Amino acid sequence: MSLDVVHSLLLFLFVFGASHACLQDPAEAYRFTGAVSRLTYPAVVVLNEKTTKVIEAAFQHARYPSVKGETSLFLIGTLIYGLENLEIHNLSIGQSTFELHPGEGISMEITNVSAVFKGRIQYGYGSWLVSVEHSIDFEIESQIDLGINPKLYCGEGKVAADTSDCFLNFHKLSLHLQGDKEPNWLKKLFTDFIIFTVKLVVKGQICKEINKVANILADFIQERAEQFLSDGDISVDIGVAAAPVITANYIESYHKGLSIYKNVSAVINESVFHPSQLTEHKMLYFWISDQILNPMFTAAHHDARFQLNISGAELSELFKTNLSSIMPEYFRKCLLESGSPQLRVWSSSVPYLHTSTLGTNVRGTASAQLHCGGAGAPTLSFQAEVDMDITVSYADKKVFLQNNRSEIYVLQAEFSSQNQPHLDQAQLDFIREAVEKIGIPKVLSVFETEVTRLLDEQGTYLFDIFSPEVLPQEGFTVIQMDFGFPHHLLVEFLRRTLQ
Ligand SMILES: *[C@@H]1O[C@H](CO)[C@@H](O)[C@H](O)[C@H]1NC(C)=O
Ligand SMILES: *[C@@H]1O[C@H](CO)[C@@H](O)[C@H](O)[C@H]1NC(C)=O
Ligand SMILES: *[C@@H]1O[C@H](CO)[C@@H](O)[C@H](O)[C@H]1NC(C)=O
Ligand SMILES: *[C@@H]1O[C@H](CO)[C@@H](O)[C@H](O)[C@H]1NC(C)=O
Ligand SMILES: *[C@@H]1O[C@H](CO)[C@@H](O)[C@H](O)[C@H]1NC(C)=O
Ligand SMILES: *[C@@H]1O[C@H](CO)[C@@H](O)[C@H](O)[C@H]1NC(C)=O
Ligand SMILES: CC(=O)N[C@H]1CO[C@H](CO)[C@@H](O)[C@@H]1O
Repeated sequence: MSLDVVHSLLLFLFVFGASHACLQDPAEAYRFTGAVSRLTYPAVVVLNEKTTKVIEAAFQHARYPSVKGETSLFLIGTLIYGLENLEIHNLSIGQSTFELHPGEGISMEITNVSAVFKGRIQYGYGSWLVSVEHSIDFEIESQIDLGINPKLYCGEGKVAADTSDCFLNFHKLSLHLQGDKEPNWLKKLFTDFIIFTVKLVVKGQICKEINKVANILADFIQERAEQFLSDGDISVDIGVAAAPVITANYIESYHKGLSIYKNVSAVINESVFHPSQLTEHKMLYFWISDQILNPMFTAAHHDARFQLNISGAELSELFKTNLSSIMPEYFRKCLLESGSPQLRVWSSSVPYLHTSTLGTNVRGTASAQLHCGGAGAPTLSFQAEVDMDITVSYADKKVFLQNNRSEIYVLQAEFSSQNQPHLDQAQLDFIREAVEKIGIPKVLSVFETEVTRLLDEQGTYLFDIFSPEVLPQEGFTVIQMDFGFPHHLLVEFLRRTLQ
């Protein structure tokens, strides 16, 4: 069974995708919202613990440009000087704190960044001077506090962060000139110049670098999103329906979740989302509407994604399951005596899904053919209507789908042999029971494996997810969890992207 459509489901874990319109009023936008993600204060605490790593990377990867200046000196004439090869050493970062400001943004303060800047100053005298003649190395010990007030906004249909409100306070800046053999007036001049310049250069470059790292992170997320956004002819527009909302306790973003199949987009304009449907005690919430899932399943069906072939030993093995009805003789022969039995199953009507507090109800029609070797007509063909309630859970880094209740109705069944095309009641009972006890569990287990694999492909297994819950509600599903952000993930990300 190819379940690439499931890719789309996973988007919500990662994405702020691209699209266009963006409503100003969230309440108005709820109607157009197919998926919501809510990150609460405790989650931001965990993410903030990693802020210092990002800041460290920002300092280390900032490029400090060379700076030149000149000044007129009494008796001497013009003094030309330049600062170059500014490098940072022995960086250490104290701590980082943050606050959520309702309706405004986030404020972050990184205190006690200490670093040693090393560089070389070149200078020369004379109004005619073109080339600089002397140089001295210097070191500056510094202690800096850094403040960033990122604003989240809705830019070009995606959540964007503006980190331009960024400031640095220097608590300490002490200069050591190497050798210290320069005349005092020159030292004084350089001290003023270097300290002023270093402040300016460092402030400009660090804030720029933080913005860059933020953008790289966003692009990284977006890139991954785009990778699964397009899968053949199916994609999902998860652009934002409104600007994200910040309250004292959470950050929430609203996404459209429109499946697009062969350029035809689904429409969501009557979504039942309301913020009261989510609580605030877990770290991370996803709210997913049936209105996203149905068009996605429809597209997958039309794209012939719901197909499964089982053959040979795997098929014989499946039919060792104990059933209360007796296996018809032709079936037993097919499994045991034909060289290569094969069962082909596919969805033959658009599946329909409705979530309620009992679970997710899925209805659809499945068709199947049993081939008993050879290329000819199938020995048996049948079609069954399936109506089942499924509950979803995630544990031990695996997705579990449980069939809570199912009803199967065999719509039609026939043998290809001309003399006896119709099945008797016992044979129909056998098919019904086999679909229920063998078919459904098999299909669900294929789904489980497939969804788990796709989640793993996106690196979900790398996260420490604690007590995840999937809560079916009327017309939507809430997925809530706590998580840990493994240190090595961020380190790895920064290493790969900044090099
Ligand atoms: C960095 O720290 C180490 C160990 O504390 C010290 O030996 C070294 O001189 C420092 N480097 C600078 C440039 O201050
Ligand atoms: C700042 O960092 C330095 C060096 O890591 C440390 O000695 C000092 O105690 C810190 N000060 C504060 C206020 O955290
Ligand atoms: C779908 O959209 C793409 C890109 O906009 C376009 O190249 C293609 O012709 C469209 N296909 C159909 C069937 O409209
Ligand atoms: C929602 O969209 C459909 C299809 O475009 C349209 O027929 C319907 O009137 C819309 N409903 C509302 C409430 O806007
Ligand atoms: C199942 O087998 C049929 C016949 O060989 C083939 O056409 C079809 O593509 C197969 N489907 C899958 C999902 O492998
Ligand atoms: C099937 O049922 C028989 C008799 O009830 C029992 O002996 C056997 O262990 C069962 N097999 C399985 C795989 O459950
Ligand atoms: C087998 C199973 O999971 N049964 C559950 C089906 O759903 C009802 C209602 O939620 C539960 O009470 C059953 O335990």
